Amino acid sequence: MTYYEDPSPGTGALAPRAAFRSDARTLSLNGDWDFRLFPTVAHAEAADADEGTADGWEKLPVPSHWALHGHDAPQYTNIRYPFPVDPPRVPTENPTGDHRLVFDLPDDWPGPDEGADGRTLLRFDGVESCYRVRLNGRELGTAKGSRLPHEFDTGPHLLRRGNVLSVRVHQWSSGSYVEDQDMWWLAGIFRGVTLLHRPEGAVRDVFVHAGYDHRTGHGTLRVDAVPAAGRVTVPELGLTLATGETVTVPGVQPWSAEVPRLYEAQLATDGERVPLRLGFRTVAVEDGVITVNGRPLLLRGVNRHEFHPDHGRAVPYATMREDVLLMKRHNINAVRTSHYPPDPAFLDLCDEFGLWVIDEADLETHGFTYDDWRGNPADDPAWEEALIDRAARMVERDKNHPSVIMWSLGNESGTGRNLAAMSRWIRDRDPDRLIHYEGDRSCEHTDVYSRMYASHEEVEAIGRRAEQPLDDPRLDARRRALPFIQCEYAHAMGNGPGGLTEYQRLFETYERLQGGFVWEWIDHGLRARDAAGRPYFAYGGDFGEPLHDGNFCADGLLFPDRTPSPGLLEYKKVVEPVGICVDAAARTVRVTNKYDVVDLAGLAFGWSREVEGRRVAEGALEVPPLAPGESAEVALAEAGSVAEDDGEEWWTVRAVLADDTAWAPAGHEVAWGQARARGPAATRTPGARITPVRASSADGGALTLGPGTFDPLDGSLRTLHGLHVAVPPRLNVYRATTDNDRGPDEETSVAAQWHRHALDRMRHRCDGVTVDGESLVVTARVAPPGGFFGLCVVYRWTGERTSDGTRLDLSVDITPDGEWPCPLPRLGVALGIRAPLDWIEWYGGGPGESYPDTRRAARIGRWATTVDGFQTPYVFPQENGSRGDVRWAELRGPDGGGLRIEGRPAFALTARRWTTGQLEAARHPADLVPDEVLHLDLDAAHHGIGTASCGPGVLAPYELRATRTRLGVGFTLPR
Ligand code: IPT
Repeated sequence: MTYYEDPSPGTGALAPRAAFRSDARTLSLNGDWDFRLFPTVAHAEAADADEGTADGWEKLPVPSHWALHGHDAPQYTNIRYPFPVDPPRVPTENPTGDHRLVFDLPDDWPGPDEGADGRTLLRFDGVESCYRVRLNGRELGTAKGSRLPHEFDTGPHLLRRGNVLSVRVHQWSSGSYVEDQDMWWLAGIFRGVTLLHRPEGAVRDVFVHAGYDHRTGHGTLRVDAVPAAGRVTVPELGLTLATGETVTVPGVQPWSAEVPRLYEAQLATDGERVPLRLGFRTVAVEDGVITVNGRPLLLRGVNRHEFHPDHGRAVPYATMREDVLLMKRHNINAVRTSHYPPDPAFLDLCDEFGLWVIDEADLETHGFTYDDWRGNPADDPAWEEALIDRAARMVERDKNHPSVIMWSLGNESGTGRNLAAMSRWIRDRDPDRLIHYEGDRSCEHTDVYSRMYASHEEVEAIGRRAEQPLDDPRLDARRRALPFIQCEYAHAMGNGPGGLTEYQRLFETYERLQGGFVWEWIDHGLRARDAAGRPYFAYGGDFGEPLHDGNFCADGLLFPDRTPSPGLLEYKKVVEPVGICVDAAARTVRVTNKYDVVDLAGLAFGWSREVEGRRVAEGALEVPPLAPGESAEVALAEAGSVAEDDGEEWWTVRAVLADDTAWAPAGHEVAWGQARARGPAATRTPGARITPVRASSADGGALTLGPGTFDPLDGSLRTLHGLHVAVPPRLNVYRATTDNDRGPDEETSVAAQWHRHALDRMRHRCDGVTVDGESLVVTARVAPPGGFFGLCVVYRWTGERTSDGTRLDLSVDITPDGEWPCPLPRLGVALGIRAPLDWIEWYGGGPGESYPDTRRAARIGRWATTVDGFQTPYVFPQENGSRGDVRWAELRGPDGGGLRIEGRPAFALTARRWTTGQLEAARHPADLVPDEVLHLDLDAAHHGIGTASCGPGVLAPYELRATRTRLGVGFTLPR
């Protein structure tokens, strides 16, 4: 069998070892290489004779994926293999990229011609999926394991000048069968290539064991090295020890994600000095709970794929750092490196800034699920060596990172003997960390019970240690005693995820539940341009792939360009490490420290009072430095009493960083709480009523009511305060379905029900237009074609003249008729105004969007933005941008004119330059071409969001059922 098809991990690579820097020479070979792509391996082999020529070569940057540089194209599949499943064989159509670099050694590079001073290795940090390395025509070896390092000894083949390094990379190999992760298939040399000098007496490998005993406050330290003879110094601790020697270190500060205390150390041997960063910490499961340094953890995590919209998985260092900073700033304390070991520099950043890490092996065989896992490499002895190699290369490389607290065997690979063997291998090599794998429900080979997308109900049962038993009583008893995490939950695809608050409440209630990792960190949208040259983010199918999984890869908390999505802001609020519960009536605030390790001394607290969204008073708040888990009631005495009755009043308490930290400046907001101190001004002086006027039929019979004119036939509003009403206000129940509405199942999803029952095609029947005293009353029945149910609607218009001018009020009474078979998407009025109104100011929930089950991050205040700023540009267009609890909103045009909409008492607002139908039909935001009409939805209610795109749907309290509803709004000129 060929080297790229046989299941072995390869030939010629040196045994894996720790990643470290040292004072030995290194030379980065990153840069522009020669490149040519062949459609098959045979084509590449046929071209071998002209390896040294200039024929057909182009330039390609290393690291990179060739498909992102105009050669071939990316392809996205989730679970299905994009080729016939016949392991370990791969298709003849196997894009094969030859990479070539001609390089000289620096003049002062030791050896190779001056004899015996050590040797020179060639290291590849990541090449997908299989490659063969030649130096000056001699083969150094072959390798698989895309996200793993491989080192080759250059032996006698390295020249001082004119080295020709040839790397042949195959897109498909046996390795592809064990790398079926849900992501773009992107081949290439996508991580760095380095030449390493290894002097005589160099360190081959080093393994730091730095523990912490929370009972004594002492650290323990042992540094194992190969070869064994070396000295370790830790100047800050005044320590010198021999490698292999164990010492107790009194009074060290332990490492944690909250206080990532690192001690600089050095390992010195005859040939080399290796800087080390020590983090003293001990990971354990005690009484069924994961602890670090004796403290139970609550993981507020995310799953992070490596992704950049231009570079794919060749993520620049600055971007990795940005990821870590963004996580820290959004109260995230943990990362699962789904589903492969990340670039090693990312783990350095986790050590430095403080994140708990589950480091996952580069293993997924998910596609075998479609044949009931028959032939699964995870259970076939022919693959044992490959799988152990994947475990070993991860553990060896990353074993010195204090941030890594768990090793994960891989993702979605069924069960089998090779997983068991990986677990045994890891336990033997590194007994000091926990082992994770979600795919084996029995947990036989793991230390934590882990699930993905379990419902709230099931998570609660697990929290009570009352889950459904396993068949095997011994395994069941063992599992029941294990701590629990959700390694994936809250699928952040499109608008959402909903239900975070309810999960977090469970995590905070049951000690067994130690948190989870939202799926996932970032949308995998690749920057592209459409035929008209408009930029957009591409997802599956956009490159013409015959087999793909569409936008299922756009399911992150960040948009592809790393703009935080509303989901990330919601998550930040839900997992905030300080509970702030304001009681305006009692004039107190209850503050709870939800950190795992630190007290609250690092935070500064402040209060403010806002009347109608305007801050009228503020001050600092003294909060005791509560220890983790402690709460205190703090008086808000200084906040005084409520102001004069000139409007609604809210009290806000915020916790911000007291001082600059490595990841955010002083003043960065960590947590907040808000409570209403007083309702809106009790009375509004009523103005004089205006009565409807019907013009004579000679004048078209138009109806006028104060600032509004109406169609006499069906009572629809034509003009409003002089603005042209292009779409008269009418009841609307539909929304452009979200990814979560559509769910994974086209038959049973709530969107399927809406379409089956034609809620996207509601018909409006006008039953009468009457003048009833001072009101204009329009009655109607709104119902779907074919439906035996509907909504009876009474629109009642009244007019008023006040000191500020005239106003038009609309009250809409909605009464369900017949049996409604499904929830409603939304319930409100939609209207369209033909006017260049571009600026929106509102008092209500903001600044971002919110829906019934995603509204924690919205606070009551006064906000303003443009119509563009009112949109959330989901990679796949869908319902977005609704601002909840709006008391009033003002829409203004460039000339200052406009409209003010007041809620009775409040409504949810969306404002867009396209219709719901256009939004639903769009495939990319660039498809949405603004028209001259501003389309508004003034909603009384919305159906929740949920996370049915992968996981539970909308929880019962957030379902929108047809019930009697009243919506009241008033229209005036802006103040
Ligand atoms: C789960 C996968 O582990 C993850 O890689 C991703 O595909 C996620 O789903 C959905 O985006 S597997 C799923 C079948 C629960």
